Amino acid sequence: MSAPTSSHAYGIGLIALIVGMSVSVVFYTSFYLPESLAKPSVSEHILYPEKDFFIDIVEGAVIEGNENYVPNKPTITLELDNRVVWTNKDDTAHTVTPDHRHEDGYSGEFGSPGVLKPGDTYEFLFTEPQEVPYHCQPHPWMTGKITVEVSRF
Ligand SMILES: [Cu+2]
Repeated sequence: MSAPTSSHAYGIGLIALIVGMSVSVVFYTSFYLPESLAKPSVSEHILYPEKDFFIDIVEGAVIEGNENYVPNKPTITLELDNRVVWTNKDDTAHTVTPDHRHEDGYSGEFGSPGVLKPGDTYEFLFTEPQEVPYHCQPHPWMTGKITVEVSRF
């Protein structure tokens, strides 16, 4: 009596294994693979640039007419300083919000996920040439622009 039961169990085990493997293959080819191919391959030099580029939201930035994002319209260079860090050095919460919805092919959507409280930072890795005008959501008179260029050497 015990022999048929165990061979039956063995059969079920084998089927489960085959089903499991098929599911893995289907998952790999239809979900994992396209996802990994969709991401543009970005050179290590761009993923890990030589240095960061810093933009300060300066003290008093909230007041119209004052300096706000400093430097205000910089040009940065891929492989050199294409990772940008905004730091809120003002005593009011601000945002870094693109004027028009904007995406980097590798890093995705640009813009601080919420407000930057005093002392907070927002970092973004730019991986392709682009030009991004941006502003502060609660204080739309605060505007800046970042231009990303390919390296020339
Ligand atoms: Cu603001």
